[in-house]
Amino acid sequence: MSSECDVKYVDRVIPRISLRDFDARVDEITAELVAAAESYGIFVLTDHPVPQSAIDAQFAAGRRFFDLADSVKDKTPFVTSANAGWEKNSQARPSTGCVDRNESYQMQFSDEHMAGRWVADDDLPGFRNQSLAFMHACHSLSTKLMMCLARGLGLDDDQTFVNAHDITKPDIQTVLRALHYFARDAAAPTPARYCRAGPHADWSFLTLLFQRPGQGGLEMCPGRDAVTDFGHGQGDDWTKIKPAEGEIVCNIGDLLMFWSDDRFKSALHRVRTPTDPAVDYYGDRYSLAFFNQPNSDCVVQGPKHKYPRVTGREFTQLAMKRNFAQLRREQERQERQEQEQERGIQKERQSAMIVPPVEFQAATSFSPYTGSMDAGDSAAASAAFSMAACMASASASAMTASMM
Ligand SMILES: O=C(O)CCC(=O)C(=O)O
Repeated sequence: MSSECDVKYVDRVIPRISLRDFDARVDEITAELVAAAESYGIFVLTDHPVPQSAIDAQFAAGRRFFDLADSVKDKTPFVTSANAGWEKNSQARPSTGCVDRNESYQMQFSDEHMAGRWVADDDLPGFRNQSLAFMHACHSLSTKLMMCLARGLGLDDDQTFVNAHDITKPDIQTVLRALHYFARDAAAPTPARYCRAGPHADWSFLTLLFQRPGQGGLEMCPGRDAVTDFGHGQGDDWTKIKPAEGEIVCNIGDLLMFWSDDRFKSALHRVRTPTDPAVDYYGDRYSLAFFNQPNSDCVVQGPKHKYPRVTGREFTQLAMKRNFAQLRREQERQERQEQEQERGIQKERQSAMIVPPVEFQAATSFSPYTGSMDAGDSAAASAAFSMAACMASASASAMTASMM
């Protein structure tokens, strides 16, 4: 896992696509969407039909939800089989091997998936109706984009993707996720392995992401530039996406990449963990992610049949299996690394107890008991000592973080 400090940044011009006069400009908009999907896999929508008042109202509703006591939010806990409900500090990312530090509430259209998962009206009056109205506005915008993307791919039926995301059917998997990242004290060091949201690509079809101005942190790495599948390697270069009022960040997910025979790229993204008070945002961050996910029973196959046909359900299951396998590999790699560090520390301690030969004592007067070193110390001995100290503190903070 690359730490936040050694991340490389690149200035990229993220495509900005205006949906103004959609019907009259549909061909032009389609061409722009296709170009963005083929290159970065992520773009910013402007002049879109979701009113700012609706976005503000949903953020306010989300805020009211997160302000409830955990004991109230826990009345509707997250359930994996439904992919809905509230969770806190519990989503582990294959790229980092550790959990994202945030809380989220996932909502779906289907009564079946939401049975017992909607926050009660007594606890939060009007929340359910408000959220469903916002979800319908997001879905309506998504259908416009889906039609353009189907046309861009040259599909016989430009409603193919729209039909596969039928929100009136009980097997629809689309999710609105309200997120809250906790404020951090800029004066306190960020614990090791503390991640707001580790690098990942969505396994959905297409995601609409709403951010609040001033609450930065979202970063992207275009699919075609990424050198690793899961965004945890050296060589993945990141670009910050500054939140701005009225804009929606839209990213291609793995499902659309699969469905387009890899022509459209899913984009890696993450939410930066604040580590540098000079540049990073340490406050509470709220965001809304609308993940377009297909009906479980729809059939998914690209026009060139690059991959075998699967159902929406099978695609989700395969994506989960692949993610969990990578998560296990990453966690095992980290365990091995910790064991090696621990062995290194023990060796350092043992060698510090060994009295050095007389000629070394003459040049270096180091007391293993006090840890003090005289002016005649050797640079190598000093480096070894500080390395051991760093490793000790790194492994101590890793333990603290994993116990939080
Ligand atoms: O909160 C954000 O800005 C990003 C959220 C996200 O990437 C996710 O939930 O998958």
